[in-house]
Amino acid sequence: MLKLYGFSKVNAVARGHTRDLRVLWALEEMQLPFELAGMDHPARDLNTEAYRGLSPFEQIPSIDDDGLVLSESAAILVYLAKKSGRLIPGDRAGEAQVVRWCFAAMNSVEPPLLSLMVLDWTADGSCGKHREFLAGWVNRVLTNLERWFAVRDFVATKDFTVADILMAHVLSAGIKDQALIAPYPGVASYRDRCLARPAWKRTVEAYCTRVEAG
Ligand SMILES: N[C@@H](CCC(=O)N[C@@H](CS)C(=O)NCC(=O)O)C(=O)O
Repeated sequence: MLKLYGFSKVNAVARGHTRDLRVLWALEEMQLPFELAGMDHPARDLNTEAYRGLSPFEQIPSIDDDGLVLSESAAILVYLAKKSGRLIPGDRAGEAQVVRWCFAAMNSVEPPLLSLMVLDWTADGSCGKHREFLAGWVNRVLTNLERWFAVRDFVATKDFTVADILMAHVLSAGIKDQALIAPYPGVASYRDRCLARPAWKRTVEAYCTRVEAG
């Protein structure tokens, strides 16, 4: 049986936004059975030799699928899509587009959004120039995404795929200040279209019932 390591307890700021939600959402879309191993972050459940065997950076999510161990949310989603034959095209060209946009979400879009968010958490008023640079980077990425979504409903193919789970989650968890996305209505409506899916709503509801803040 597929085992997913996700949070059972995590700090209140992160709760509702953590990356195990990407895997939970994919599993819900794919209707794959799984067992959840709940990890308590404040109790340091991730910082053990046993858990490092699954996740070298001591992070959530990771999976153990009958001995096949994976961490990294994008790698897990591609694996699950290929295993289930859902949310990824069966042909090589279509699969390549999905992989391309999984990398783009993780590597081109998440870093500037996350960097700006972390700076804003930790800013002491002395980072004006640094912030200006990061805001420029974010705007450049969102401008290019706005152009991409002008003629598309989903990011990688004409249908919803695992790349959309990653991209929509990045655009949701990575943007706290909605003023940042307001100038990009195409990106905002893409994100909202993905988050309106019944599987996402069920996933968040179950997560919020189960995961404690602490
Ligand atoms: N690149 C990894 C990042 C995973 C990650 O940052 N996980 C966070 C939760 S959203 C975590 O486990 N943080 C706890 C920690 O680093 O102590 C992925 O996409 O899976």
